[in-house]
Amino acid sequence: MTMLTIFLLLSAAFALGDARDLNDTENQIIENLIRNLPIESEEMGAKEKRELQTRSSSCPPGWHRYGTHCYHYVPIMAKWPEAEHYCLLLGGNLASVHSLSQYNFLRTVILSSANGAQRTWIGANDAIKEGLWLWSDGSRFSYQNWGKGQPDNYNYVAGNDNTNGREHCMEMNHGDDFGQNDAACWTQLPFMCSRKL
Ligand SMILES: *[C@@H]1O[C@H](CO)[C@@H](O)[C@H](O)[C@H]1NC(C)=O
Ligand SMILES: [Ca+2]
Ligand SMILES: [Ca+2]
Repeated sequence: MTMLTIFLLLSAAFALGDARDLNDTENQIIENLIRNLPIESEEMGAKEKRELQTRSSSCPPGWHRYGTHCYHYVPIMAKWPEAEHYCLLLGGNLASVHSLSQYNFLRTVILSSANGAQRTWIGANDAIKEGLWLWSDGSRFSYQNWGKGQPDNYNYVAGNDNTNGREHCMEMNHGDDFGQNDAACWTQLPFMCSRKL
């Protein structure tokens, strides 16, 4: 058993909270992503640490750069809070969006990674206060590109989490206009993670 597998098992047992267990394919995806990430560790020598510093002017393999951040589409079906959790494991957050050109950039990342305009979780929610949208990475919520008729805070009457059956989590690529939509946080969707360069 590799150290990484042990790490993932420990994470599953202690750190994931209510995140579900990943299946073998999904475990492999997260394991490969973590292996390719420049994460500084105590055991590294000075030379290795210097190499990490030099490499931090570009994104890790398989991550796509826009401005000061790197983005990766993760093809694991997860509820919004689980998706944010896995992005944290990868050293980032669910992606925040701040302009139309960035939104379109993320659409091309999804298009090439998922072979289509797949609905995808991004990092905003209004779960704490209805209508007050906050990005999970702490950045200011200014840009929005809601699809037609959204956000509608649709009421499912009976929810299966603590969001009162309503829609409080943001997805992109929704509907005919591929805009942003407030969806029920328990919906299972793939997600877009971001990391600082
Ligand atoms: C594992 O999860 C992936 C994505 O979440 C899904 O597409 C796949 O069917 C699952 N595989 C099994 C064996 O359940
Ligand atoms: Ca809402
Ligand atoms: Ca909606």
